[in-house]
Amino acid sequence: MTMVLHSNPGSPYTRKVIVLAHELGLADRITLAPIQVWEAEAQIRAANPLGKIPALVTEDHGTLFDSPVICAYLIDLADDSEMLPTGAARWPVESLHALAQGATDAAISLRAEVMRGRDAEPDWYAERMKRTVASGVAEAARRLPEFKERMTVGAIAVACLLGYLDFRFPDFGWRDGNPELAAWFAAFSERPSMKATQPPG
Ligand SMILES: N[C@@H](CCC(=O)N[C@@H](CS)C(=O)NCC(=O)O)C(=O)O
Repeated sequence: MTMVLHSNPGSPYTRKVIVLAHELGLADRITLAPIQVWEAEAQIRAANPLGKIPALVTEDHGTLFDSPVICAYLIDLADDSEMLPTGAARWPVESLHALAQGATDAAISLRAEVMRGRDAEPDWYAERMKRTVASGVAEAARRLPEFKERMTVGAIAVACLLGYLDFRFPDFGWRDGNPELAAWFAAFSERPSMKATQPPG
């Protein structure tokens, strides 16, 4: 069974899904369908009424969005109980994933300010989103002992958040005060799954 992923290499949510697919051994079952969401709106909206990537076209469940749902589907397909454990061990992983997801959402909203040319006049909302990114990263750093030795969807989500900050906001300074998280990210970035999904130069 092959699947099609509406995606873009610059998208942190897309990256998370593809890194996960690599780690689960499912990458060769997914065909990437790259799309520029902002330019091809009708095309992405036909696949996902929310107009967002990633969206995964499956044979048995139609088109799935958004990225946490796609992740859950792939983990289920691979029947991998390490990536998202069951029982009590599930919730720290879900909660780490949600933390990284929320900080990524905040970073994406800052990126939208840049694209709209409004970043020169930071407003209260942009300032709040910066604080959300910073406190999300600080919380991930605090929780590092939970995930530094364990490959989970939460750890992948954190890595893709940090990779996105380096890509779009290289001056954000997330490493300041977080040396252990920075060291973890440097090592994690050496994984073939991360190397295969680096954002465009
Ligand atoms: N919650 C969604 C967020 C996806 C998202 O915002 N993707 C961006 C690209 S990185 C997008 O497609 N934006 C287009 C839009 O918001 O209209 C997920 O986790 O999949």
